[in-house]
This record gives sequence, C-alpha cells and structure tokens, in this order.
Amino acid sequence: MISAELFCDELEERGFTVASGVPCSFFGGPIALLSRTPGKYVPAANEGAALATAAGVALSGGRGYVMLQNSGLGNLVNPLTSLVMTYHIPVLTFVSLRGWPNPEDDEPQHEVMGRVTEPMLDMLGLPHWILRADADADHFTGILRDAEAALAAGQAPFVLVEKGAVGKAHTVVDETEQLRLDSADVVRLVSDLAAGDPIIATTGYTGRELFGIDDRPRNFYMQGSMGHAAALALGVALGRPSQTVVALDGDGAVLMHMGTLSAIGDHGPENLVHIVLDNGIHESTGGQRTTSSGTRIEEVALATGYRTAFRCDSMGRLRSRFDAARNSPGPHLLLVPTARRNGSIPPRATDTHSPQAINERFTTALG
Ligand SMILES: Cc1ncc(C[n+]2csc(CCOP(=O)(O)OP(=O)(O)O)c2C)c(N)n1
Repeated sequence: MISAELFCDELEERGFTVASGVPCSFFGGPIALLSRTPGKYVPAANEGAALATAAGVALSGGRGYVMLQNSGLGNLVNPLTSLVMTYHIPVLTFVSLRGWPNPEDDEPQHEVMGRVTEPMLDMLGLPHWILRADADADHFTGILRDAEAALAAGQAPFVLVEKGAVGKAHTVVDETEQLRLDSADVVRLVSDLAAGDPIIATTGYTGRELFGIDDRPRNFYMQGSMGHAAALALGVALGRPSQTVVALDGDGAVLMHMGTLSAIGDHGPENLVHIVLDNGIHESTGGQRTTSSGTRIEEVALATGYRTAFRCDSMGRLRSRFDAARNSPGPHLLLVPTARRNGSIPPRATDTHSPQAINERFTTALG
C-alpha cells in the first residue's frame, strides 16, 4: 500500500494540480487530503463531468486527473471517447477495481464491471496499469512515469486501483450545525406512512437502512445505478398511475443525474413522491462532501415543474407534507436534511435476497 500523502504529493510534484471525481471508498484518503485545500479537488456531479473538468484544466495549460469507481466508467465513456480521445486532451484517470479479482468478494452490482473494466480499456485501445494492493512507492512512481509518457504521446492513460492500494486519511468533517434529522427515523417514518406504496430506494446506506428497518416485498433496493432511483420510480409511476410511488433518494445521487428532475417535472406523474435525504455528503463511500449545500434541490424541482417541493426539517413537518403529497396530485419532492449516521449500518439487502429475487417479489407485490 502507498500512503494517501504519497499519492497526492507525487502527482502534485509532476504538475497535476487539480483533481476531480466521484468518490469510491478506495480513494477516500486522497480525496480527504485534497479537500483540505480549496480548489484542489472538484467534487463532480458524475464521472463524465469529472473527466470533462480535468480536460478543461488541460486545455488551460494545467494538468488534471480524475478518480472514480469502475461502476461509473459508463458515465465517463462518452466524454472519454468524444472529447478526450478525439481532441487528444491529456488527462490521467484512476479507476478503482470493485468486483475484481474475485466478484464473489464484492456486492453483486459490481460483478459485471469488475469483469469488464480492463477489457473495456483494451477495446478502447487505452494504456493502463494496475496499482496493486502491495504496491510500494517505486512501483507507483514507475506507473506515473509510464503514464506521463502516454500523456506526452497524446494517449489517455488509466491506472486501475486495487482495494487497499492507497491508504486512508482523516476526513475533516464540517460541523456546521443545521437542523438535521436522524436518517433512520426518517426512513422509518416514510416506510410507515407509505403503508402499501412501493418504495424505490437509492444505492448505498439509504437502501440498507430501509432494508434493516422494514424489509417488505414492495421495497426495491437499487444497489448501484447511482442517480437513477428517481427515473426508475418515474417508470413505475407511469406503469401504475393509480398507485402512489415513492422514490427515496440521496443528495449525491440526485446531483449525479439532476436532469431527471426536469424529466419528472416535464412528464408530471401525479402519483410520484420523491424524497431526498440530504446529508451533504457521499456517506456510503466515506463522507466526501457533495455540492448540495449550495444547491436548493427543492427549488430546482419546483423550477422544473414538480407540483410541490418542500424542505422538511422536523419529523412533524415531514409527516404532514408526506400525507398531503400522497393525497394530492404530484409530482412532489420532499427534501429532508439528515445528519451523518452514527452507529452500525444495516447489512445489504443482497446479503439476504438476490437482485433477481428483489425484482420478482417487487413485481409480484405490485400485482
Ligand atoms: C456511477 C457511480 N459512481 C460512484 C458510485 C459509488 N457510490 C456508491 S454510494 C455513493 C454515495 C451516494 O451519495 P448520496 O446519494 O448522497 O447518499 P449517501 O451515501 O450520503 O447516503 C457513491 C459515490 C456508484 N455506486 N456509482
């Protein structure tokens, strides 16, 4: 393992002064270190935007790099092929290797990408190296030398990062106290109030919390596919117009594919209630900050055409707004500021149910 300090310092010494990305816990150390200095790390909405930002840094004469989880490689491929490769813009990309080398050691949503990450880069003709868990400083600097040669040759080099290859660093927590609710209390209340309604829960801790609190067949735990819970709920709502459908989302996930708010606002499903647990961080990957503190997601929802959108900073308000939303035409958005979780996080739904079983029992429960 190399330390997070060494990772960041070696890149900075080579002139890579700006990083961008979407967090994976594998990069928790470097992101925590870089985030201590304003301007060094840009928390991107999605992986494609991270790549484009780093490409912009390169166009301006600087050097940028990107860090992402391989589950987000699909989000990156479009600007990779159309922008970085086509315009020959030198950007260095680090991709974590989830679901690899043994997919059984990881969650099921990582199985396919674990298997195809390297072949995908081969197909695209991109040079790549693996930073192994037992790599030392010499190995890392050797990879960086090779990557720099590839950049100089107009290629887009990738470094694939094994679990444990880069060390951790202490995350500085923003303690600015807003009125924030306990997310488990919120999920419990929503699950109670939603009674027989289907709930589509976003990836990470939120779905786990719902599973731990109240595992019912009408819950769809969306492990992976970050940012698409609301779009999935939109589809379900369209297929079941007489049934209230609840999307239980996270701020990082909403920001990742914020255009979906516009699609929902435009389409106007009357039976959709979209709840966003806004803790201001990507908590499931270690607590890296999102940009939600500067973005009024509920106001964006209203601006796109949601019928109502409210910030609910008390349990009483959430209860009354949820009841009102269920009983009046939507789409509705309820944004709930939630606190960083403390205590243990419930297990993943897929430790108990296979993804296919989650699908089948959800479909059966919908009738
Ligand atoms: C496309 C993609 N990029 C990155 C990830 C890794 N990832 C899993 S959960 C998560 C954080 C989600 O943040 P948020 O929606 O705010 O929920 P929280 O973790 O705070 O509950 C990330 C970045 C992923 N699963 N998919």
